[in-house]
Amino acid sequence: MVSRPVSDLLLVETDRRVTILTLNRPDVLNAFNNELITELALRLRDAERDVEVGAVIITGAGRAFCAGQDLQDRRAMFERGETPHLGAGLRERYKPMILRIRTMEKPVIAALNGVAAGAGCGLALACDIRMAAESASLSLAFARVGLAADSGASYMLPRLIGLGRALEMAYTGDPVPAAEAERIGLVNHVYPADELMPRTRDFAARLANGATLALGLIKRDFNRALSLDLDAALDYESYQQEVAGRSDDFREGVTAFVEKRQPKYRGS
Ligand code: T3D
Repeated sequence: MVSRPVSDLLLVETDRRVTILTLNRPDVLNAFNNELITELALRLRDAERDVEVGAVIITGAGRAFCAGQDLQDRRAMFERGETPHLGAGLRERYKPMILRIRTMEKPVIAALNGVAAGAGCGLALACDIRMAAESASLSLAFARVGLAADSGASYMLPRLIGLGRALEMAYTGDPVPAAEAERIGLVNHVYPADELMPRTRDFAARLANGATLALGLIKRDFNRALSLDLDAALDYESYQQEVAGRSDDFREGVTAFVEKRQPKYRGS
């Protein structure tokens, strides 16, 4: 296990080829300030580039996952008499973070230890898989403070749960409790609080020590297919499978199957 205290705002640990990123502003429910968003994007980039890392978990310190944008920062802005230019901040900070999660060719898992609100909910939605503690909830809180949806929520949420449910969440900002979130496909699995991290770590380690090249191709495939018709998706799959078919991992997978043993993948 490797722990690196890179920043107090974001704890970074690597264990069994899994990088665990813990948002660490528990006093404000891990709300995002500029530094935290930037730090998260940088550590995601590190994990993406590190061949010793096969999967990433994002979670929160304390009782929350993330309460979205730090509203004290916004209040301070109003008190200084500044005009908000939210679009620029979203493009400069939130967008690179969300894109990094969606495009890095490694599984990224959100471990929802508590509430995920606003951009914190957007962060959870951007992850490939969501595991939740029984006490967790997800809230598209934007409209409650007079904002539209951001951080990729308008893109991800309808794709996950359908337009009607997504708009209800966005219009009301009402929190969706973990059990309901699991029922509608918003989270993958719900666990008792003390089991969330052990279970998520084991699951991530399983992926990180599997055929990681294939997992990266699968993520690229699924992302691409979101904007393709079937004909084009079938062509793209064929192209990707051409790549996978030439990998050492495919040869090992087939050989292990025929020899009735567990495969030893190298991610190449
Ligand atoms: O501005 C831009 O750049 C555009 C981008 C916008 C993206 C967004 O995310 S907008 C949406 C921002 N987030 C929210 O609107 C959620 C605000 N928080 C809440 O509604 C509630 O805190 C929760 C429902 C998440 C949890 O409620 P509860 O009752 O469990 O906790 P609490 O008592 O409200 O919060 C505990 C503390 O955290 C409290 O501080 P205190 O009183 O103990 O000193 C609270 O002020 C603080 N806190 C919670 N969320 C935020 C926050 N402080 C700053 N910013 C927050 N977002």
